Amino acid sequence: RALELDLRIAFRNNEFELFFQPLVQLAGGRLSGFEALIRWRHPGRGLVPPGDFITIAEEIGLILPLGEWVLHEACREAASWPDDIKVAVNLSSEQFKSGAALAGAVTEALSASGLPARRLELEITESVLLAESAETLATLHQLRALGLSVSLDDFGTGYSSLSYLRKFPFDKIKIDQSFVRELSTRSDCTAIVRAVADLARTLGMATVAEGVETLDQMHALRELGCVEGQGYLFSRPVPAADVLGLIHDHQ
Ligand code: G
Ligand code: G
Ligand code: MN
Ligand code: NA
Repeated sequence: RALELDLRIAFRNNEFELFFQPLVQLAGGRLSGFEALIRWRHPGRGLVPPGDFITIAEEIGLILPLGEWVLHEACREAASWPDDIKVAVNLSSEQFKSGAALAGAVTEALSASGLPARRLELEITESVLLAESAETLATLHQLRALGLSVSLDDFGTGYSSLSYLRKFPFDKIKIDQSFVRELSTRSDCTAIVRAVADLARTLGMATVAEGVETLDQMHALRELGCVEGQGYLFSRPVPAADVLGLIHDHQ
């Protein structure tokens, strides 16, 4: 496991960096925030995507310190953006399971950066909801009591049932890109996206469509009632240094 050894060293050598991808309101086109996406600048392999190392980081017990680093870095960057632009941070289920420790880490990242809690969104995946539901609910309430918002990521790919949506207080549902990709070729994807958007609205939650790559998809998603979009149509994930330029160009 060469990557595992490298990963331990990487943390000490500051080889991680955050990229940011914009979230755009489908009606009106306003840029509302950015999702932070971690990258590993490996000295030999180049830019390593999170899919190749997050699971290893979880296995070797590195995900909690790494997750704290992401929170601090994302909040610090976002504090230098305009006040109406939010930042979204992905949480590993291991981080979420740490409960009170997570709330502590979030509180610290907010106070160290000076970022108001209302500008932070935390993204969790459905796998988190499978665990002890009383504890999961308590953690969600604890996080939201800080004033931040919580999104359910990759919706539709895991084991989520509709009852989860009623039971757990999410602010936003991120519809997985697999549904967006086949929007024009498969009528069932259209029906699913419409149903999720309707349900979310009924429950007082916003919706984000992920993986928006074409104008046709964007128009269809807007018609179906999705609130926001994210994808290559708007921008690929960009280095932190490019965020302010992107905000400026977008206006
Ligand atoms: O662009 P992309 O390759 O960045 O992201 C792939 C996956 O990695 C996504 O599922 C995303 O949620 C996850 N991911 C990206 N950044 C982070 C992070 O900082 N922490 C965790 N736990 N997952 C992340
Ligand atoms: O957290 P999450 O699993 O949603 O991570 C988003 C992932 O989707 C990242 O790997 C990101 O690079 C990728 N992504 C973002 N926009 C697009 C897009 O328009 N098309 C495709 N194929 N992937 C995208
Ligand atoms: Mn995400
Ligand atoms: Na996602």
